[in-house]
Amino acid sequence: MKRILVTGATGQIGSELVPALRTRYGSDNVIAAGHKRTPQHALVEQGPYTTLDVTDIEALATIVRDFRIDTIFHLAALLSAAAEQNPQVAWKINMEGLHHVLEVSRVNGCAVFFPSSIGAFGPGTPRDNTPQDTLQRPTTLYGVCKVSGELLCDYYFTRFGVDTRGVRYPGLISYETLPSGGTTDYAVEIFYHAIQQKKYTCFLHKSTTLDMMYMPDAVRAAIELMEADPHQLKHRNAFNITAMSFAPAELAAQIRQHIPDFTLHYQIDPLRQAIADSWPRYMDDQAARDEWGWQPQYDLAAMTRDMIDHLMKKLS
Ligand code: AKB
Repeated sequence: MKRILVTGATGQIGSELVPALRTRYGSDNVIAAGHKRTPQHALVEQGPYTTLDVTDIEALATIVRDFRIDTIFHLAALLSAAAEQNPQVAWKINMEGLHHVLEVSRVNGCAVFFPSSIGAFGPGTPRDNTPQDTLQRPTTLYGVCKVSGELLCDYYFTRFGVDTRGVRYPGLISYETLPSGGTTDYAVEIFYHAIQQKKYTCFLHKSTTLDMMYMPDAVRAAIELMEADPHQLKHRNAFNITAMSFAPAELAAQIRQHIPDFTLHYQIDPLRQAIADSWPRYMDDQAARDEWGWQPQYDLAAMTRDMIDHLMKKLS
């Protein structure tokens, strides 16, 4: 029986990964941990919730021991634009937090899921069909933490036998919890504005193409990778995975299929535009497909339809 800890449980991924894990492994076996004292109702009503600051290694070790945790999904992190605004804090949360998780896992025999990102690549990386194994010289603090995190996770596997696994997530689109401080956040915000105001001002250029994924695929990827046969894994940290690739103008055209009078305007944010320009347009995720059977289910049209259906209900 698995005993799972999810850090960053109140965030965009955590708020959907926790319920999925609870359905699969039993509510009492999945401990949600976040920095909020008053998290979303669902997280506390459906199973155990605890506050946790991942920069406090003693607090983390106590939770792992008390709950007899054997697997950690470590999601707590600042996203790319937020990290750029405050690099010193981002290093502490993103890097020290991960190091604490790996150390506590080494001592207590836990497996670790670590989400890397398209942010682990940089301007020197091929932007189209980005290979699984390629040049990684990111120019953001977020990216530096992701590459370092990938390497540290691989190190803990080869040196100490900690079962570390991870994916490089693209921009994630979801209706449950808004992302905050990311470069790909526009792809979520646009839906709220399209439904409520029929217009949106985008902070990226209309033709800035980036990899994207709908949250149900992202959640399934994390669970499937952690359940994959270790003997089949040639890579560990971290697998390229993607589901769709589009620019703001293409997303707007797709939204117009459902909301015909929706208009999109642009006011470029230089910081987030520069970050987006250094990231892949679409990654090659063949290694994930070959080694653990990765297969996305939502393309741009299916994701847009589902987002609008859910948000129409949520916002009505
Ligand atoms: C961000 O925009 O920072 C994240 C990511 C792609 O890692 N969504």
